Amino acid sequence: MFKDIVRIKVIAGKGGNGCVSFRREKYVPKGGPDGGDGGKGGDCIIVVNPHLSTLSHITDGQVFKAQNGEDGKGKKMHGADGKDVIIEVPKGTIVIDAETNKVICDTAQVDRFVVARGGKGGLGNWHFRSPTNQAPTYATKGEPGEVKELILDLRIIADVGLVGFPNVGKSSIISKLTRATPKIADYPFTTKEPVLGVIGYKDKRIIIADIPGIIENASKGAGLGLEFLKHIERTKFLILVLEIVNNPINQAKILLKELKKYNKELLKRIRIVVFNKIDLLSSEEEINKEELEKELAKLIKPKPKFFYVSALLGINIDELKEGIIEIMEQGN
Ligand SMILES: Nc1nc2c(ncn2[C@@H]2O[C@H](COP(=O)(O)OP(=O)(O)OP(=O)(O)O)[C@@H](O)[C@H]2O)c(=O)[nH]1
Ligand SMILES: [Mg+2]
Repeated sequence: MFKDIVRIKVIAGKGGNGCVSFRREKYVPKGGPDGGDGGKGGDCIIVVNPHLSTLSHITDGQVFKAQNGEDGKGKKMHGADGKDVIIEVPKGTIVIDAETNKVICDTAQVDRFVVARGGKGGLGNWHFRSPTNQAPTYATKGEPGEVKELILDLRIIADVGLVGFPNVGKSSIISKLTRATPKIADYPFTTKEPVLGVIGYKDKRIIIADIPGIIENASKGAGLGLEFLKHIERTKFLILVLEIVNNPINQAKILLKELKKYNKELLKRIRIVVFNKIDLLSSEEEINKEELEKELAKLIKPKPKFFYVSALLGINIDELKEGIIEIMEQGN
């Protein structure tokens, strides 16, 4: 099952205790203090694994516990440090402290981050010898490790997001633009989790996200919309996909309203409007392109580029790809 949010507990290792010990050697009646320090407790570390694309490998409530540091020993022996525990996540995962609701780290920016620090080891009595006290009989205890409840919240990072009603052909488009093979079927909400595809050109990669369809009131939680709208928040630009035969202006109005309610910054990111399923028109004359574009240009500022495609038959898909590359080039 696809998962993009989980709650976990991290327990860093406790530091090992310092040791109280005195040298015992033959013929040396009163050996000095030689208790070693305790080892440091292991850390809990979030690490990005570029091969992961979901959080499905982590169970809700899973506990990640790092090893405790070992106690110090006689003969000034330092206890071993506890082993760290690594929590692998896909890039784009945000780590939130469940208690304070504060973002601890965002893996869009960093690939490795210590989320819970292991405790320091205690000091052995060897440490405390001094001219006035040559036989200290005390050592300090290891410090406890940090313990936290965390929420891991994946927000996919794609360059481009496809936004549209269910069943308009978003997955079909991504399957033609890239080598991604999302499920395509003639019913709404076929896509239940974001699917990423890659357009490669020169030495660059453009990542495109196909997200589940958005319907009216998605921003309030209707359909699958709300939980997936967050995935388009981090895209550089958006492509609005409209079904040409199904009152595209009306579709656009509802989609724009939902985007705006969720985060009005998203509106500014629409750079391309795709009219899909042009093969269903009996003739090109059936639609008035000029009128359509004029209406949409009133709704979307700055004026987007328009493409008339058939994902089913592969019509104008290359042109769309060129258009996407061009916009990415301008942005860089
Ligand atoms: N005639 C025609 N049918 C198409 C075209 N593109 C997609 N379809 C069909 O429309 C249906 C929905 O296509 P999908 O690609 O699954 O649509 P989607 O937007 O990803 O749908 P959801 O994942 O449910 O939001 C499928 O039966 C496709 O074969 C097209 O250009 N022309
Ligand atoms: Mg789909």
